[in-house]
Amino acid sequence: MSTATPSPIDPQNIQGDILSGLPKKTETYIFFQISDDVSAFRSQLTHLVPLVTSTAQVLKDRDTIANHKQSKKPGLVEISGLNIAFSQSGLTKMGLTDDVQDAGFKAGMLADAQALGDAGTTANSKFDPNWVPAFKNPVHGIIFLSGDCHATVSKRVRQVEQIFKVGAHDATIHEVLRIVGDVRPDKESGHEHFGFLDGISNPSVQGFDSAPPPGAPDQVQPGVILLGRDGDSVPVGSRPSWTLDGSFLAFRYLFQLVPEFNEFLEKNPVQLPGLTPKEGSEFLGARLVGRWKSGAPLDLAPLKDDPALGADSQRNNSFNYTADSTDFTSQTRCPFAAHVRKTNPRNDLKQAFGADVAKNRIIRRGVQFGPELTELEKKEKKTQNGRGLLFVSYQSTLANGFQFLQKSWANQETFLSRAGVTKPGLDPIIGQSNTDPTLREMVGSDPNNPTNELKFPQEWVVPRGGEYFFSPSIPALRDTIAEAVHIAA
Ligand code: N7H
Repeated sequence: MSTATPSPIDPQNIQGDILSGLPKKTETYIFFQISDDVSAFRSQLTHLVPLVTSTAQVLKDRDTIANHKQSKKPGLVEISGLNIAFSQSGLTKMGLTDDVQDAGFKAGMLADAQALGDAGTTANSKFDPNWVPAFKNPVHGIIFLSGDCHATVSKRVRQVEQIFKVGAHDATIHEVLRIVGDVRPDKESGHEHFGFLDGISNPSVQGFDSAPPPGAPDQVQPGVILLGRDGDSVPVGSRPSWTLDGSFLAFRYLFQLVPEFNEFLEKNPVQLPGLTPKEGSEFLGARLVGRWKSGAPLDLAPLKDDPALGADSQRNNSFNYTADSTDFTSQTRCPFAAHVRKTNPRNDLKQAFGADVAKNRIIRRGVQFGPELTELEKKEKKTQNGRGLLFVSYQSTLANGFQFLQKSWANQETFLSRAGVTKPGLDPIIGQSNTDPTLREMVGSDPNNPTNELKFPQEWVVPRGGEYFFSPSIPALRDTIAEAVHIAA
């Protein structure tokens, strides 16, 4: 165990997806089990380490992309990235049994599925979530590869397969699932499948990011995201020293029922004077999410979309739900249950209880998967093709990050209750209950009738698996996890 105060953040040491995000148009996730020849796997891992993309490399890649765009050259620059992370069962398989001090990580997501509210069945007191089979067996690790196009990523995938001899009798990894995610095409680029601009609000990290624009949430301490850094809820020096600068990665395989979601909006438009039914439906969508499809936040644009605001990174995150500062029990601008308000209540908790949400911030990455809606799906208003979000979040403590957001905020009808609004309801996008399906409702969707309950006939986001991983620092990968073959002198 190290007790020294950690040195400043070195972007060379941290995997690139965590603080900066691997640039991508497409991303392939390879979920794997390690073969019984653990020592061969760990020795081959030494060949993978030089291919792992650091944060420093991502910063360079982002500059290259910016220069390319500025010079108005055609096409995209060929850029790829690779990161790796291990589950507790993977670390244990490799003999790394140090206590990383995170109960959720140690138990794994399968053991957490029921508490997360995922749908499933119970037989002989054992809960069996409605997950794809791959996630019902141990997944030891995940390698994810990003790039500007499928051909670029395929080249990288082949390198990985060669290193671990995939396909040969002595392969050291066995692929349990491969998922390809793609950024949506053309003007939907950056928008998730329901149509909303995503990836706007991630915490700005002290010691790494420059100061956020005025009015945006304050920076968080690096330890909210990175283990062993100031702000880590586990005191600095108490986790194994090799966990420094790593982060827990929560992966969720989330399917989205887009035609069904659209049909609900169509059938329940917010009715305000001057709004057409179509505008009323768009407004309802914004009230469920807390932002318009353009990304403009309701707290700043409560009645009408403002695409220029949505696209302006200097303004689109500069709000704290303090616009109604005289009456913070009002949800005329943004419902308390709206997805972005539930998952980051900003100043709400401070106003209500003097509590800070900094420790509950997560960095979200991930990408969309599945095709665009077909004409048939639009016509029949029924999903025929699997599509959704490969959700990835980083945090130093799962119980403060992803687990907390899902269980204690999104799934709780009483969060955040205030005078006059004792049950804001579930998060309409991700809130779920496997014990009481009638809980799926919210109040506040109609600004003129804030106590009116809106019932949701079904879930539109359906979890089909996932796992908790640990994304180690590059020095930890090289010096602790990978095992060089030592040749006697
Ligand atoms: Fe959410 N969506 O399209 O509705 N999310 N999310 N999310 N989410 C956000 O601000 C969405 C999911 C958070 O700081 C935006 O970047 C969908 C999970 C957090 O203001 C949109 C799915 C969890 C934020 C969506 C999904 C979260 C956030 C606005 C699943 C955690 C930042 C864009 C398919 C348990 C809040 C933005 C803030 C924002 C959507 C999943 C959390 C549009 C479709 C599972 C913390």
